[in-house]
Amino acid sequence: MLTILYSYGMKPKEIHPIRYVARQTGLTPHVIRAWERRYKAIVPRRSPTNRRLYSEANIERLGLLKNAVMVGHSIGQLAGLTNDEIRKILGRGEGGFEAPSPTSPPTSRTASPLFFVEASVSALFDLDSGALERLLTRAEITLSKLSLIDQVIVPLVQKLDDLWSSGSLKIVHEHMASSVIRTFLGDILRFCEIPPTASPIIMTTPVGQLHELGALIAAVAAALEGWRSIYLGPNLPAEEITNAAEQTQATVVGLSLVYPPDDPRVVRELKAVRRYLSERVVLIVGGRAAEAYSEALEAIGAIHVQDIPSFRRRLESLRSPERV
Ligand code: B12
Repeated sequence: MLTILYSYGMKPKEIHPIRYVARQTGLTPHVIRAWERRYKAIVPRRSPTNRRLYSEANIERLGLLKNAVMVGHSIGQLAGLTNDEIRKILGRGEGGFEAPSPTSPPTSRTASPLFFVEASVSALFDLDSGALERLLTRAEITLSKLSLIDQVIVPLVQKLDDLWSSGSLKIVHEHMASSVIRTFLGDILRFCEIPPTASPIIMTTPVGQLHELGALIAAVAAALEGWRSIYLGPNLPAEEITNAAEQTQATVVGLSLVYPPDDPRVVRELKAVRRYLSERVVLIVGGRAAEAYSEALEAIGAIHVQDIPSFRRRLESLRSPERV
């Protein structure tokens, strides 16, 4: 292996796998891959088996990029800059934040989930989708994966509801927020590292259920727990769901029910999903309208989960050998 790498012009000291780089920079592997694939912000070498190999220079650049993102710059704009140009930006200390070093912990102001939720709401009211996107990216590199989902994304969606109910939010704000959150979560899914042994899980909503953020949040939560999460989008007929489960050998199918809470079609579709689905596949249902369909859920033996933490626990128990 080493001989081959030497022939690539790299000394062993300079060759690092993505996990090492993640530890050094505090960036998660999926952020590192996303910055490479989506923005070409760095270009690691590849091993003969196509694994990414990072140099010290790559690590230094990722540290600079991280610091610049954390003071509010967009990774899309930074990606085309040289390291010196990024250093210049950091020297200015824009946005009133102190520029942290690659390894220093973020300041409490930039690290607080509440800060990200509140700042996201301000960006939303300004209809500034770029600012919202940058805030979510910063939350992603600052917080743990659990905090990102449980303390930023879920509360932000709940906040939309509160603001909507109090009449301060307009349709345009909700549409913009949904679109940015959807793209952000979709990117996490695309760039998640999937272990070869990961069990496939399908996530979608049945026909008539058009709200998709619950299914997408659950899909990301499963992916971050190491499942091969396959998100199929909303509003799928039972047959499509079960065909996809069969084709991918999914062991779990997750369905989100949000609105409406009283659609007879949904009851029929739920029953059809269970009827066509192999017996070995576990059906998990969540979302604010799930309770309203509890009779149907009970009849088909579906597991109703209340929130994302209970979903994680449920996934954990499904994975542990003594419970499978
Ligand atoms: C974003 C949004 C929209 C977007 C949807 C964009 C999209 N592509 O998804 C748009 C703007 C299009 C929209 C439209 C409408 N919406 Co809307 N919308 C919302 C909002 C803010 C978030 C929706 C959402 O995805 N929630 C789902 C998740 C994130 O929340 P949750 O259901 O509580 O689920 C939690 C857990 O159960 C878990 N979970 C959810 N699903 C699953 C699945 C699994 C498998 C697991 C494990 C866990 C899990 O995750 C969540 C986090 O804890 C909600 C308010 C809210 N907070 O839910 C209103 C809301 C759902 N909408 C509502 C309404 C009324 C509408 C409209 C009728 C408005 C209108 N007059 O046109 C239309 C209906 C569209 C339709 N035909 O269905 C109402 C529903 C009221 C009710 N009676 O239930 C709500 C509650 C707002 C309100 N308070 O009035 N909406």
